Amino acid sequence: MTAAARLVTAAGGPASLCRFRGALVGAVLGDCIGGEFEGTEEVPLDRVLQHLEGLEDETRGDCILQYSDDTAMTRCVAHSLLTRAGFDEQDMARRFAKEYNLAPGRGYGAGVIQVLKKLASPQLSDVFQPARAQFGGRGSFGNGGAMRAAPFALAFRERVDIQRYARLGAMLTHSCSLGYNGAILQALAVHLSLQGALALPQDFLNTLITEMEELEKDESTRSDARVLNESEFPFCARLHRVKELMERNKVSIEEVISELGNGIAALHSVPTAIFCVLHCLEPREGLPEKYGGLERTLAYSLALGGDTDTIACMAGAIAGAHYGIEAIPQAWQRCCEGSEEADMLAQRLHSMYHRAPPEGDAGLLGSGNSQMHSRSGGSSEPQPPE
Ligand code: R7I
Ligand code: MG
Repeated sequence: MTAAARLVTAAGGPASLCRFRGALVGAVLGDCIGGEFEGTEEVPLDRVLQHLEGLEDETRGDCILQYSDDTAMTRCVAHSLLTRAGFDEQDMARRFAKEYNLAPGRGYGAGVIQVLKKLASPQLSDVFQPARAQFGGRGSFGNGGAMRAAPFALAFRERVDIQRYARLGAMLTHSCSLGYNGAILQALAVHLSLQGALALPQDFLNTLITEMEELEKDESTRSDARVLNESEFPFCARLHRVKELMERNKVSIEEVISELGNGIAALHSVPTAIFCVLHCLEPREGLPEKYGGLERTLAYSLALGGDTDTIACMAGAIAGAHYGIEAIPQAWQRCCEGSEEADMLAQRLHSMYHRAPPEGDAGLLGSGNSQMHSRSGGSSEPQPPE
């Protein structure tokens, strides 16, 4: 069977409904299932498999695994993009603040809480300002922008729009380039996966490297990398390491952690999530033969330890967009709070994505004309770095 034919049978054609649903439901599952091991440094694989086996037990109630800030904020992004039919920073910021206020105990990062409290103020006009004030004025490099980036890939068709709005969406809380570039990388990975690009894994990775090379040329990235003692082109460097790891016959969990990381910085988790997806495209030793690729991806992400819920959430979105909703076990979905809502949001985003543009209008979601997608009318939007 050719790669193209395999692609159609696996999850439908590019940007199919099955892929959209897989992406958002995959993300929720990663978050809910990964919560069990969040912050644990060594997670034996048999504990992961035991945890996953437990999800098959029908005597356990529905929604027994609660979602964390990853899903809480992803919901806000999806609702905002749908309600405003595009990106509106004021609307998205208010939703983040309201959500935090309603359920502050979802495990938010220690720094971002300050931003969310400030975003709740009705007097605030520049909604990007609280994020800029973080960490001595450089902004956060955490993975909080990346963990909620998937809906941007389901709302915009053109890469230029996905990049622009994933960056702005992240900058509401993460204004350091090492934070928002992670969000762009994650959104692009989901976008490419939705298009079926994982049928050719090397090309998928090369495309991401080319896109990030372009982004990381800018002065903010260079100066953030210098200040934080990271190499030049930090995300590209990590993606090259992903490539090297993929070329090895055998890779240990320890090697993956030492080469790519498993922490809360976007740089130490987004390339890791991408590696998990690529590594699990094939059956792997130690993972049950009955598992399909999506189950393998989630199990493997958990076995890395560290920021398991967020790494599994990001890997789940990319893998879900590749394998589609049919590949996600019903029993796992049933256990996870928010999976039904994620499925509904994915269906609405799919309709919006495929809606024919009005006559004479290049369309809200596919024109490549970024100005058309901003619904704010505000003047405070930070300009993307040149
Ligand atoms: O990035 P963020 O939203 O949280 C990310 C992770 C996810 O796994 C969530 O699920 C949650 O568990 O945490 O939250 P931030 O507070 O912006 O960043 C997370 C942490 O990264 C901060 O609390 C800091 O410890 C660290 N951090 C920094 N430390 C020093 N200097 C982020 N940026 C900096 C920095 O510039
Ligand atoms: Mg979390």
